[in-house]
Amino acid sequence: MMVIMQKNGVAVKDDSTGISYRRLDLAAALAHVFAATPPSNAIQFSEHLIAKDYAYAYGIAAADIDEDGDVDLTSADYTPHNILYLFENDSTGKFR
Ligand SMILES: [Ca+2]
Ligand SMILES: [Ca+2]
Repeated sequence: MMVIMQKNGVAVKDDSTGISYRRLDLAAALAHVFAATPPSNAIQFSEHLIAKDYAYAYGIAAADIDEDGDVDLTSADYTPHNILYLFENDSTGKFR
């Protein structure tokens, strides 16, 4: 996400506060992610099973929850479990 924002973000300055930030150019970001010939730094996705016996997921969120520099996942599933899960990234992209 950081790479996408750096390459496709549009610099914006709020004159009332003097704060500068980057706004995502969604069309440019989608073109970046789904490029026919991905750039060498393009984000790559592949499917991985990170939990079995998991019921229907209500959603999933990604953030560096333990602040160790990699992205962790959290999710909650439906009955019969009704559990909030934390999947900690082992820094190689595997979750436990
Ligand atoms: Ca982390
Ligand atoms: Ca980690």
